[in-house]
Amino acid sequence: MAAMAIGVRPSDGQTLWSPDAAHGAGPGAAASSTRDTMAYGERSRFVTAKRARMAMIGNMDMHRDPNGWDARTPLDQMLGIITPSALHYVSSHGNPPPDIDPREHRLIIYGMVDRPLVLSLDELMRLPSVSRIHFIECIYNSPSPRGKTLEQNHGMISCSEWTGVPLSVLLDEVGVKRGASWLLAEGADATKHAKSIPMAKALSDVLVAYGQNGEPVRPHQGYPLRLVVPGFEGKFHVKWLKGIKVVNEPYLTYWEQSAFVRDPKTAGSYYMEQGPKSVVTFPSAGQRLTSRGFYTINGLAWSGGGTVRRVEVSVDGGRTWKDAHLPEPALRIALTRFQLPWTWDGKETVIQSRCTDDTGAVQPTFADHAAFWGISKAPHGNAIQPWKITNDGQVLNAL
Ligand SMILES: Nc1nc2c(c(=O)[nH]1)N[C@H]1C(S)=C(S)[C@@H](COP(=O)(O)O)O[C@H]1N2
Ligand SMILES: [Mo]
Repeated sequence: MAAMAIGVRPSDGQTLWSPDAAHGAGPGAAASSTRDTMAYGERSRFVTAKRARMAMIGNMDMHRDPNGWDARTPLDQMLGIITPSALHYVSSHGNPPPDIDPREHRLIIYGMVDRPLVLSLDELMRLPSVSRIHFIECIYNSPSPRGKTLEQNHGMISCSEWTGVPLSVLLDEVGVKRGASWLLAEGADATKHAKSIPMAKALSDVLVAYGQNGEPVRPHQGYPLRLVVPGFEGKFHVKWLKGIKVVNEPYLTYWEQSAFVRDPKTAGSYYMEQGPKSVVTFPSAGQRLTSRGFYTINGLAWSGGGTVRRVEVSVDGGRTWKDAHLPEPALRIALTRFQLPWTWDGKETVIQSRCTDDTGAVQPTFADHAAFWGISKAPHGNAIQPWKITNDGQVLNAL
């Protein structure tokens, strides 16, 4: 700690604290109505982190509702691993959330089952629930030479505590028929988003979630019900969930074939689980180091395949790597913080991080990733993101 030349060291006898200085304007100075903010809390007026509106990608633009928004999480301003619900990224293909009355909403489970079931929200909430912390990440979240900031390249990932009923419990209740190997999850939104999910995954750890970070799922995240499919690409986590059809093959829905499935369009062309990934969030593109000296490199790591086992950080353009500190225990399929103390000598350099998960899979370089997929805008955009620090402290995208 002695080496950290940060902060002010007061001299002997100097007053460090006084009640007047600490309390500012005193009682009654609050800017907004106390009654409203007591009923539902508000953050300090000095805290300003916001989601950023994002441009639609590829063919999705043609579906945009003029009132709709998709938005990125301000990753550089996040603390810990939970994304506040109000800052969770939004990918709804440009459509506003449907305005669903929870008393009217029904979840229908049908198809290749012995006893089809229609459940109201109240009925679903009478079943035992579980709460689990998982990230959700859009497949379009990837390091790209075009992004000018951390948020532009990586702001389509967020992590919440999700509360709901394991899908396996509901499938047990309806009795899945022999030969049923997939299910089709359907949303109640204008574009009728639907996803095919393999039965083995549905029976393992998928949740039908109504809770997010201790309160009902937010409208933009799928109120009143969404699917959480841990470790699978964002598009599988169907929001405003209204139907689960049990079937014996993946369905090539409109969304699948127009935006998501690789050619040739066979069962094997569905991408699913996301590989190990990490990104340095401080210092990252869009930020500035104000002086040489002590900093703590901070970042986030995750893997759709399991638990983050190791994160290495390089501060010399990839020549040498050091193990970053990880919390214990790291959570399965959740954002994981990593940190590394660092003293910047004021010279230009490149910093980056590399994640290894508990299956032994290692985050690839941008070049290896591009070579493997044969295209730059691949699914599972989990390549290493290098940031360049110029000698005047500017942090830039080094791709
Ligand atoms: N019904 C419905 N579910 C949906 C979508 C959608 O447009 N409609 N978008 C999907 C995509 S592409 C992603 S990346 C995730 C985003 O979840 P979020 O908006 O809660 O971050 O939801 C998925 N579920
Ligand atoms: Mo997405």
